[in-house]
Amino acid sequence: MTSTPRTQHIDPTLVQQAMALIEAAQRIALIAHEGPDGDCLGSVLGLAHMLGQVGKTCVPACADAAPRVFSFLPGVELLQQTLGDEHFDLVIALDAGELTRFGQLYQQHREFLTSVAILNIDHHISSRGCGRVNIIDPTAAATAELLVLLQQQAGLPLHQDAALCLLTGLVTDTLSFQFTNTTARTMEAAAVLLRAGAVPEKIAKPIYRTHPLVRMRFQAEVINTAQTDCDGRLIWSYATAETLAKAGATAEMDDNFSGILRDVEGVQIAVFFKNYGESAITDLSMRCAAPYNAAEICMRLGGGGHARAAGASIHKPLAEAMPMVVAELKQVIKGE
Ligand SMILES: [Mn+2]
Repeated sequence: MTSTPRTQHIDPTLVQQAMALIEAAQRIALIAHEGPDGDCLGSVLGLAHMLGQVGKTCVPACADAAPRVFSFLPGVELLQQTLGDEHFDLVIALDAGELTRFGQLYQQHREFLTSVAILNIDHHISSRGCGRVNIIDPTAAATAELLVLLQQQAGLPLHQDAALCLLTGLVTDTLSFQFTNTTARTMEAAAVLLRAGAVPEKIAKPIYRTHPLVRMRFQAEVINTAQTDCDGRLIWSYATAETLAKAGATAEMDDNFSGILRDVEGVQIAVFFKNYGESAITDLSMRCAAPYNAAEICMRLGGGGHARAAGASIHKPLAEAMPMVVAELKQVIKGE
């Protein structure tokens, strides 16, 4: 019997370099990108649990507080919104490949973050890497998938709490293994986490099934105001402070709205715009079906992400940003 060569791991040299940085450090800050999602939070907390078990002092941090839906994550109460006195030997930057993606955390600690040793682990195709050691693999469905590989290859401990955090990353970045980014390796990583005691129900229930009524009303409002063009191949909608007020919802409840729009029959490009009135910046999240590439389109708009899901922040009010992007997308569809 011949065995299939295993090529699906992280380059062993990179694992060695990453572990050398970790072994040399005692106090480690683990940072998640701004506007946190299940993958960056699950990755930061999951890795903090693993490194805590090998005697490291770990401080998880994110510019923004974790959305309430993630309150089931073990250790989420330890998440800091600043790096305090900057007394860290190592920073592990997760689920983004540019320091600017860490938002206020970067703005507040710019000097520190440009001088400290950084280990960067990410899976975004647009990432250039912001660390001394960069583990960037766009074929990974989630940063959490790379952390499972790191755990396996480096022989790090994996207890139930860490496993639940990492499984949250896998589940949310694949929409429960439904997206095309799901590979055999993703499922293998999930199997490792289930064997370590992670219970999928603990993730699926708060994230996909039980929602506050105001969130569903918010979603209905966004669907009601959706517009289409290009024979229904393009769909977009938006939310403002007024939308929130009308539904009684909060801004953090808008997760995956572009995904909901993308699921409308016939849609190939879906965009959700939001500007809750605190600044002149309009954020958009985009979902594309092949052959359209959301990462490419959003990079042209100053953002980035994945081929099927990406986003950008535009320094214009909603009334200017939305027609500008919609016009560009009509060109993209008509110009093929
Ligand atoms: Mn991710």
